Amino acid sequence: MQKILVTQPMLPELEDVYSQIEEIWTTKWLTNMGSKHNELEIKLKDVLKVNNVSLFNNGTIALMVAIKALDLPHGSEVITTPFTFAATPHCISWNGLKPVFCDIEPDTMTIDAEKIEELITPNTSAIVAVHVYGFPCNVKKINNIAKKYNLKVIYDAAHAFSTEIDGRGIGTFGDITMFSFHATKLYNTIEGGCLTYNDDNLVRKIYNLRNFGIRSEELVEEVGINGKMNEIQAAIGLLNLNLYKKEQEKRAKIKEFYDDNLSKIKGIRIPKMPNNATNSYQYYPIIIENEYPLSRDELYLKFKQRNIYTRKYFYPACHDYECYKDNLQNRVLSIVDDIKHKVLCLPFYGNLSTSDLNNVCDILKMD
Ligand code: T4K
Repeated sequence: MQKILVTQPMLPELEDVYSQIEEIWTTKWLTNMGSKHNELEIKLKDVLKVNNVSLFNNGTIALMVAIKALDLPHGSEVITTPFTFAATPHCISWNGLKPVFCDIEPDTMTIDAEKIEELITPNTSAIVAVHVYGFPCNVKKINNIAKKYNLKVIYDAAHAFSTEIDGRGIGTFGDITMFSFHATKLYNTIEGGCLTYNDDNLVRKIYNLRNFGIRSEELVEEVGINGKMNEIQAAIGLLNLNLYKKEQEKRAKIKEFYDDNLSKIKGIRIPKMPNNATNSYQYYPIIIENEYPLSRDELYLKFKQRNIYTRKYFYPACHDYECYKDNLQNRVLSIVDDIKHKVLCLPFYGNLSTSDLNNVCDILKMD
């Protein structure tokens, strides 16, 4: 039986890639804010419904630059979620800041905005929240807290490409938002990512930080890094802009199939997208509750024995990592400590066949 993986990248036709590469070979312009890069930046503004877009070579460097751009006091505390990919807290730490982990909401699995205020100290400088699996954070409440305590807000929207909240691009909330365009993401540029932000004053700062701080041939304005997206990445990005909606439509049908087949199984909970937000269709997580005959780990192994590779995103949670174990100082994060043992991401990509989907559902139904 062929392997079924948790995801598969959306790929443009090879002949379209060849013709893009031919253009790049003709101009011999490979990177450093080339024409394809600039075209993609402009097009993404419309797609994401945002004021400003800065492209990056990957989402992690983008997030590091976002945090750097806000000039947070060195050593200050940043409240964040432990239920995310390693990149989120690591970007905080690499900036010389301390991640302070907050518990999550059981439904959306995003940071629990009701529990943020109790973690604020005179040293708190920012909140880094994650729209995990594309579920939107409580942006209203987070915004109110940030205003009240004068904190910066950065959103990690690695999973939320094209998501809208009440018709507004998800990248317009907070000070800066990061999107990842990694191969495993709904929309990919092989590796890549971007920052979006409302404040035009950040354009120059982010441009500098992404390009070694270089402003012109003889002027280095500040300490920057190399975060530039190259022309081949941008070319793939331009081609994939024509494809992502179709991929979302296919995934919407797969979601419907899973929902119909799984919603009646005792012990399986399917987290729901809030009514005021659209779905990016990045992941299909389910929660294996105690009434289900198998534990999450037993189910994961059962899938694996049948060549189906589900993923336990995000187990372990970030506060379990050796490098962050001391950050908690005896605080208990009861919701995330429960959910991290129960969550499982099912295979979810447009090319899954009906027989693949039936196989997945049959295993869950214990047929
Ligand atoms: N913030 C959040 C919340 C994130 O989830 C991420 C990335 C970031 C920040 C950082 O953004 P980037 O710097 O990555 O742009 C994967 C991805 O590498 C990572 O991008 C992603 N999150 C994370 C959730 O998933 P792994 O360790 O699970 O990848 P891997 O290699 O096991 O791939 C997963 C599955 O994808 C494979 O079973 C098969 C499929 N796959 C993967 C690759 C790389 C393919 O079919 N083709 C491929 O080329 O981390």
